[in-house]
Amino acid sequence: MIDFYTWTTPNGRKIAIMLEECGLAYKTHAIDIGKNEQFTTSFVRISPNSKIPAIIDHDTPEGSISIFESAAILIYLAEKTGRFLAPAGARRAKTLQWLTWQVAGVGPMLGQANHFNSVAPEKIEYAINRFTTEAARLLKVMNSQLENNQYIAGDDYGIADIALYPWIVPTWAATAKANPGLTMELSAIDRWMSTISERAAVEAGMSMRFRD
Ligand SMILES: N[C@@H](CCC(=O)N[C@@H](CS)C(=O)NCC(=O)O)C(=O)O
Repeated sequence: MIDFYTWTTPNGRKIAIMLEECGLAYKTHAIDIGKNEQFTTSFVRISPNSKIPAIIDHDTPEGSISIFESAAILIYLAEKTGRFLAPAGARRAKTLQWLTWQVAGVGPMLGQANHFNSVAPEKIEYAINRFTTEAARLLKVMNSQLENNQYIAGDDYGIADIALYPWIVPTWAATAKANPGLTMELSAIDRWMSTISERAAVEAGMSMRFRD
């Protein structure tokens, strides 16, 4: 059994999708980041950086192990199940490359673009332009890659796609509203999103909700 600590945000949804894809038994624990539950002593013991997602896997030869950082969790679950990440070689390297690109670039930049466009109490033109421009650049990089590849790292659906999908869906909706010309340019991302949206595990992971 895996304890899964999460909230209804893109980084949380990555792990929800992966757990569903792998068919692992898990129990979800809501950490309401709007109520600062990520800072409670009990959660910080599991996730010292005070961010979701985190897991505790109780079924390991070494006893229970807790893991935070979405990329580390995705790699861990892929290795545990032998799924969505090649065991060695070029296919593994490419998947890890695009996974790293997601966590180091796409997540932070799209997150800041969303924050300064829709959450910040004041409209700061410089920050809005900086992060919106960088988000658009990253989407163009992704689109170019998907023009020549079925999935982000090549022919196989993998943990890099799982990491990207929950970030791209809300960004796509916001971009379609603010800059419809850009989404029309990015038809390879549109095709990739429709393919991935048809997976039952993705539907389950994306629809995870908590009652207040
Ligand atoms: N690099 C981390 C980022 C995790 C992250 O930013 N989580 C957000 C929700 S999507 C969070 O917990 N925010 C609460 C806070 O910043 O206080 C990962 O990939 O897991």
